[in-house]
Amino acid sequence: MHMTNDRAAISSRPALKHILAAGTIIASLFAASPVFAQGTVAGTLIDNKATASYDTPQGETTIESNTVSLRVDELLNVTVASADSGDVSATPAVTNRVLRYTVTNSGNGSEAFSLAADGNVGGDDFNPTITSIVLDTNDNGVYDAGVDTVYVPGSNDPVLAPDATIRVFVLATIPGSATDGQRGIVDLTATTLTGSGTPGTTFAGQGQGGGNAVVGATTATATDDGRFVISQATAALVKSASVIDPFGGATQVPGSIITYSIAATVSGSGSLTNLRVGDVIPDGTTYQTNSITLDGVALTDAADADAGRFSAGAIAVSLGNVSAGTTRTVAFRVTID
Ligand SMILES: [Ca+2]
Ligand SMILES: [Ca+2]
Ligand SMILES: [Ca+2]
Repeated sequence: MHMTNDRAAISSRPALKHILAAGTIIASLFAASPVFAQGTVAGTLIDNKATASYDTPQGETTIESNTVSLRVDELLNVTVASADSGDVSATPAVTNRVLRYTVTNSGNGSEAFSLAADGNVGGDDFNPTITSIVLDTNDNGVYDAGVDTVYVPGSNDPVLAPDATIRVFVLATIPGSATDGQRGIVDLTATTLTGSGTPGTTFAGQGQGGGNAVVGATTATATDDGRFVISQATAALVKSASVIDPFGGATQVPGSIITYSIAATVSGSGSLTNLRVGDVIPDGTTYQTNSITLDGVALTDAADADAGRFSAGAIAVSLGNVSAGTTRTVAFRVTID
């Protein structure tokens, strides 16, 4: 980089009284290290030396100033961000649910960071219990149990180069008392090990490359929220019966036909997995062959491709995964003996 210096600043020096009018005083800046997004790397020496040239009867003469050498200090900065796209669903009492975060060294020197997770944060409905903090040591963005490394403060504090980011997972257990739709917050905090505090706070000689370490605008500590939301589906069964007697009435006499209906309603949020409805044929009645229906559609008694079957004196209907907000109705008929 070259720039034209201010001629007036040095023109009073006697040796320079014949300075050419064409602006021949050159100041040079030598930047030895690459510049990252966070600025020139700590420890870089910025050397600055001026030159001047002038003409004499014997030809051009050049002189140089002394060199001013400045060492770039280390700025301590860190950024923490939730890496989940939204609230992470969980169910009551579930263990080791995972929240994801990124920790970025937004300073200009290599730095180690301490990590801490807090599940006792207000402004939510329950407190997740933190079980571990895990570093994404295979750098695939996914928590890999037994592969990614469990974080131990003071033992494997992550060391990040300027601009470098590490993914961090916080594992938590959800209280059994949490209910559908409730939220629980977990904070992850990262702090530079060199020190933190008011921006401008200086730690003499502790910067990378021998300069000072100076707390930057982030205060050298940062926190972000991750959130769990309870997504829990529950099922309710309501059973009813209607009777048709042999005479066209509704009396319950031998020969009357009872139609049992079982309404399975799934509420809350999310879905229930592999929901099955069963009913044992009551004593004093006889099951009517192939009388099972699901939402009014006939099913066979055989254990075949449809959802229903009759065996061992009971009907069974497999509803599969049923989303909250859904009601499925199973019906079948028996005759009073
Ligand atoms: Ca809380
Ligand atoms: Ca991983
Ligand atoms: Ca069937």
